[in-house]
Amino acid sequence: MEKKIVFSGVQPSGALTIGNYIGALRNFTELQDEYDCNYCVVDMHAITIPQVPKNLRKNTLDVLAMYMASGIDPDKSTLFIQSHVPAHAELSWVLNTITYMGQLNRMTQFKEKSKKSDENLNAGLFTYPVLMAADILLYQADFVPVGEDQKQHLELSRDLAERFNSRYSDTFTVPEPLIKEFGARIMSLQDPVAKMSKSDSDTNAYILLQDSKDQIARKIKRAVTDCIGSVNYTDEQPGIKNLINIHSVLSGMSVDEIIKLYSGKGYGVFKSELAEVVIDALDPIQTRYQQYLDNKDFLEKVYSEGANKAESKARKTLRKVYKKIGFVPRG
Ligand code: ATP
Ligand code: LTN
Repeated sequence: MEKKIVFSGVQPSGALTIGNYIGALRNFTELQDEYDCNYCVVDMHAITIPQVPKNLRKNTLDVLAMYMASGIDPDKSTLFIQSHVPAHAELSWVLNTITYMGQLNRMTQFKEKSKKSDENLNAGLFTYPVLMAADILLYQADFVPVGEDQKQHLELSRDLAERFNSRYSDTFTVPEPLIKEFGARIMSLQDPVAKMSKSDSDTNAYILLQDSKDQIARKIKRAVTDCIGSVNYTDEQPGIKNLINIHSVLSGMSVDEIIKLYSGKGYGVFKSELAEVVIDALDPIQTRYQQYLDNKDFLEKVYSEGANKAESKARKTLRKVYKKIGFVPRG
């Protein structure tokens, strides 16, 4: 039986956080044996926010190295860089013409990012979800593992697939999101009602996968909590709840076990033991990450072979799409 198809992407818009790891990368790794997985570094998405070219280049290779450091095996999964496969931009244009302005206006990520941007808004930020739909639909993905924040974008992808299929006949698989019930939304350490985000201007708000032991311990120590003083899992204590979630995912302990372990102990003990849990979980990832970064030839081999594999899958879909909408084949 043919394996079902998985697609996901991460933006090289900065160094990756434990939010990216818990909500996305960790889950990517789990899917590799059962599915035909495609994991992309979405550099074309990253430029919807101004990037320094030198940093974009570095961050792109960093994300690729982090993919592999967190366990993605390039012999099992197709690992590639979005801008290497022109079909993404090409399908995106076609999908733009069947997307309604009203749908894009409702996207919360656009609303939030446009609030933060002081410069003139660019049209790419607005059509960002259409490019994301193109990414997914090109590979005929059945499943898309993402964090909770991407749910609305996934709904648009589904909607565009259905609209195209009903207008022109069955062409695209309608993708389903794979969002874990637990850990799909890791919150900022400084503002526990906001998502932890790698582009946050406050570096204390996130833990990077490449942070040193000292930085990790310091950021957890400074994490905003409350004045209740006991380790409980409730919405009234969003800071502590978030730290328990991080602990649970990385230690494998259940929420109940964690609460029991820290009952009667203060936040200080909980935080310093959590720092140990995070440091231990990241340690092997950091070692592998460094090895990949030191081996630029291998990275290049991975992304160029990945682009070839991705390209042939993507072209097949794009060819069908062009034919159905009435473009004359080049011959
Ligand atoms: P940016 O801050 O640049 O918007 P980001 O940190 O939100 O970036 P993305 O590259 O947009 O990261 O996301 C990569 C993947 O990580 C997506 O699947 C996203 O849902 C997931 N993710 C991002 N932040 C979190 C978080 N705080 N908790 C859980 N999952 C997350
Ligand atoms: N929009 C996503 C990144 C992304 C993606 C994708 C995720 C771009 N294309 C395709 C899944 C599938 C984000 O901001 N996290």
